[in-house]
Amino acid sequence: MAIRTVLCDMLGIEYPIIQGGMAWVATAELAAAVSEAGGLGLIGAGNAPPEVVREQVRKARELTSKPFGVNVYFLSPFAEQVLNMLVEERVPVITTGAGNPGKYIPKLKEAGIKVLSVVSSVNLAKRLERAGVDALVAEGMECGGHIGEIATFPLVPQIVDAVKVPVVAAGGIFDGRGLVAALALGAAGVQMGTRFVCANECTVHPNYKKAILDARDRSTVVTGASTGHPVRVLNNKLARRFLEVEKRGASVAELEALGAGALRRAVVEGDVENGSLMAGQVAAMVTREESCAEMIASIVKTAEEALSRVASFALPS
Ligand code: TUI
Repeated sequence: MAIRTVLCDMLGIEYPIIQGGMAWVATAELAAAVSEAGGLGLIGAGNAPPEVVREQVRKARELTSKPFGVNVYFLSPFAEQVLNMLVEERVPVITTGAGNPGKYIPKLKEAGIKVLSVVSSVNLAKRLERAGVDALVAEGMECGGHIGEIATFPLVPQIVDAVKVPVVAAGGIFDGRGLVAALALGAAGVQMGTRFVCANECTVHPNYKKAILDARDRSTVVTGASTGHPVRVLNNKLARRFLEVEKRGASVAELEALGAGALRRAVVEGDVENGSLMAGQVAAMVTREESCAEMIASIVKTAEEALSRVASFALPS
C-alpha cells in the first residue's frame, strides 16, 4: 500500500512528507537526505544572505538529483534577494514563512516554482490562496519556534474547508499515526521539523539533539506570548529568564535583546542553557538518532499500520 496524495504529484516526491525549513538547522545535508529518502527536503534560508543560501542550494544539488526546496523567512532583510537567487537557480519549490509572498508570486510562477506558504490562521490562508499560492502549510501551535494560537486538530480542517488548494498539516506530527490523522482531517500531507533535528544527517550541535532526546511530555514552554510573538522552546535557563522578565512586564525591545542570537547559540555552539532550543511538543517522542531514510520508512510503515487499524474498525460486524 502506498501513501500517495496530490502533494506527491505537485512536488514530484514519493511520500507526502515535507521536512520543515528550520533556520540554522535545515542545511543542504539534511534537505538532500530527506529528498533522497522520498520526502521533500527544505533548506532553511533564515536570515542568511543570498550567496550563502546559493551555496547550500548547490551543495544539495550535488547530494541529490531529487526535488528539494528552500524556506524563505520573510522577516529576513535578505528575503527579496534570496527569492531572486532562487529564481536564478531554478529551485523547484519555495515555502514561505512570517510574511505574505503575494507580490512575488507571478515571478515565481513564471519560473515554474511551486510556492507553499505557512499559515497559522484561516484568514491568512484565504488571503494567500487569493494571492495564488500552490498549497498551504497549516501550522498548529504544537510545533517548535514561532507559533500561532490554534492547535493542529482544529486548525487543519478549518483551513481545508476554507480553501481549494492542498493543505499540508504541521505541528504535533511524529509518525504515521500523525500522518494518517492529518489525512483524515483533509490534509494532503505533513510537514515535520522536530523529529528531523535528530536525524543523523542533521548538522546541529550534538547537545541540541541530546536535549530533544531527553525531552518529556511537558518539556516545552511558550515564551514571548506577552509580546504577541509566542515561541515554543525546550525549557532551560534562557526560557526561565524570558518568562520571568516577561512577568515583570519587560518591553519588547528588552525581550528582543534577550532573544538575539539565541538560536545560533543553541544550534552552532551547543549552549543548551543560554541558547534557544526551539522544538515542538513531539520532542518527547524523539528517542533516538536515525537516518532520514529510516525515519521516512518508519513513518510510512506506521502510517500503513494506522490505516489498516482504522479500516478494521469500519468493518461490518
Ligand atoms: O516562521 C515560522 N516559524 C519560525 S521562524 C523561527 S526563528 C528564525 N530565526 C532566525 C531566522 C529565521 C527564523 C522559528 N520558527 N513559521 C512560519 C509561519 N509563518 N507561521 C506563521 C507565519 C506567518 C505569519 C504572518 C505567515 C504569514 C504572515 O503574514 C502576515 C501578513 O499579514 O502578511
